[in-house]
Amino acid sequence: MKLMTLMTSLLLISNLVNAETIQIEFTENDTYSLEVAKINVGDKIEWLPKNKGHNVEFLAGPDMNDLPPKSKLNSLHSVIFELPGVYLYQCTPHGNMGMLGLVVVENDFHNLQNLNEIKLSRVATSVLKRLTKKALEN
Ligand SMILES: [Cu+2]
Repeated sequence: MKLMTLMTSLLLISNLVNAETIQIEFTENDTYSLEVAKINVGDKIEWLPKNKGHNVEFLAGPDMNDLPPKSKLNSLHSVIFELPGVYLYQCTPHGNMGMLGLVVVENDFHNLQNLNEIKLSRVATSVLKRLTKKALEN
């Protein structure tokens, strides 16, 4: 029992030690500097407001009832991802123009269907197709 507790603690510690922080900027071209982020459970993504007028709003994720919070315009936003799966987010003002991003946790695509059920503009739909293809390729 003690050994189990010790092993669990070590596992938690090693997850914390290995956790990475990925930084994504809002670009002057109304895009995210990294459109597809492939990460592991426990990793953190920080969105940096390098250019004005953008934010982060989640549209889909592995738990559709508990998506990560939406950020305010021009604010630093930071999310730690705990559930494996695919997450789709957009910039609220520019989502229709295709300012979208994907986060793939643990290379797990089990909930890809959640993304395809989201109503998007035509431009955003084609951007999502391109990003999904990119995510599945590498
Ligand atoms: Cu924007």
